Amino acid sequence: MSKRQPIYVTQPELPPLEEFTPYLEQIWSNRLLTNGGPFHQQLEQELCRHLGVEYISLFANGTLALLTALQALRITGEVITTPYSFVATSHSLLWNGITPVFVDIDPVNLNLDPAKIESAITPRTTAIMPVHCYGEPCDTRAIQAIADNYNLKVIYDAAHAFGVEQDGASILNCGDLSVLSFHATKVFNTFEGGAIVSPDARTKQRIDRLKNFGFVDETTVVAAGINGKMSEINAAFGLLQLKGVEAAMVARRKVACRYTEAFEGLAGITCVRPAGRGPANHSYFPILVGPGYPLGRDALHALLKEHDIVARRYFYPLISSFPMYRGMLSAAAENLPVASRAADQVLCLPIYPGLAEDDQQRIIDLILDPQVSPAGAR
Ligand code: T4K
Repeated sequence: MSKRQPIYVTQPELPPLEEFTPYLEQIWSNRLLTNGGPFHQQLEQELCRHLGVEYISLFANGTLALLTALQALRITGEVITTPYSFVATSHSLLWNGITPVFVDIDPVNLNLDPAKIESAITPRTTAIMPVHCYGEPCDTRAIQAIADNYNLKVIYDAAHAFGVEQDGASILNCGDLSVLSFHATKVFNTFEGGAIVSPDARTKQRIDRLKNFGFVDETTVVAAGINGKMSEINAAFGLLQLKGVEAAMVARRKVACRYTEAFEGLAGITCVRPAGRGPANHSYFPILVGPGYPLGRDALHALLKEHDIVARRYFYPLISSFPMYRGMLSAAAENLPVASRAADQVLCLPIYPGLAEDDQQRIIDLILDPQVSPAGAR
C-alpha cells in the first residue's frame, strides 16, 4: 500500500511545466541570466500594475530585501519591532548593527500594538518595523502618527501581505518602505524572491544600486552594497505565477470560509483571520487553541501530525526568546504578555489552493472531535 502524502501547512501552486518552457527557451536564447535582464524588468512593471504601487525593486529573497531597506534609509540605533514574527524580521536589524526593541502586540490582530509604542521610544530610536502578520494590515494610521510625531521612519515587513488592500489602496504604500517575500511558501512565489516597494524614483534608484554592490556604472561604486539581485529564472517564474494569482486567492478564500464556518462557536478555538473580516489574502489560517478546548495547542499539533497533517506553530517560539535576543531588556516575557500567550496558543492550519476538500474535511473533523481520553488531554 502506498503511503499517503502528508498535508503540509502550505504547498506552492505550480503551473503546468510546459507553460514554463517558452520562458526557459527565451533565457537560453538571449543568454541574459541575471543582473536586471528582460524578465526582471517585465516582472517589476507587471507587479507595480498588479499591486497598485509605483516603484518596486526585486530581490533574491525577502531577507536581503529587509537588510537593504534598512541600509537604504540609513537606519541606526534602536528600532521598535514585534517579537511575534518570523526570525528574519529581527535578524535583519541585528545584521545591520541595530538593536531591536520588542513591543507587545494587539490581542485581536496580533500586530504591533500602537498604544505600546510610545513608551518604548528613546533618544536612540530611529524607526519602527511592524509586520502585517498573516497579511492582516497593521493600524497604519496610528503608527504613522507616532512616527511623524517623533520623526521616525517606518519600514513594514509585508512578507505576508501580497495583494492586500485597505480602503481601495494597497497597504504596501504605507510607511516609508514595504518589504515583500516571494518564498515558495508564499501566496505569490518566485521559488525564492522578495521586493521593496518605494514611494519615489530616487529611493528606488538607491535601493537598486545597493542590491547591485553599490554600482552606478561600470567604474563607479557609491555605497557598500550587497548582491541582492533576482535572477531571470526566478523573474520568469514570477511572470507565469502572476497569471494565476487571482484564481489562487479565490481558492484560498474558499478554504478559509470552510474553516471559519466549521469552527464557529467551537469552545476554546478562535479563528484569528476568519474569512469575511476585513482585507485579506488568506496566506495563513491561524487558530488560537485556548482554555475550553479539550486539548492544549501542542497536543492538537501532535494529534494532527499523527494523522500526517503538518500544521505549524507560526510564530512560536517568540523571536525575543531566541538566544541572541533574550538578554535584551525589551525581550522579557513580562513586557510581552499578549505575544507570549499568542505564541503558546497559535496553530496555523493547512491552507493553499490545491488543498482537496476531503483532506480539509479530515482536518476539520479531527479538530471538531479530537476523541481524547480525559487522561490524554492537555
Ligand atoms: N518576514 C516575515 C514576516 C516572514 O514570514 C519571512 C519568511 C521573511 C520576513 C523572510 O522572507 P524570505 O527571506 O524567506 O523570503 C518558511 C519560509 O522559509 C519563510 O519564507 C517564511 N517567512 C516562514 C514563515 O516560513 P519554514 O522554515 O517554516 O519553511 P518550511 O521549509 O518548513 O516550509 C513549510 C512547509 O511548506 C513545509 O512543511 C512544506 C511546504 N513547502 C515548503 C517549501 C520550501 C513546500 O511544499 N515546498 C517548498 O518548496 O519557513
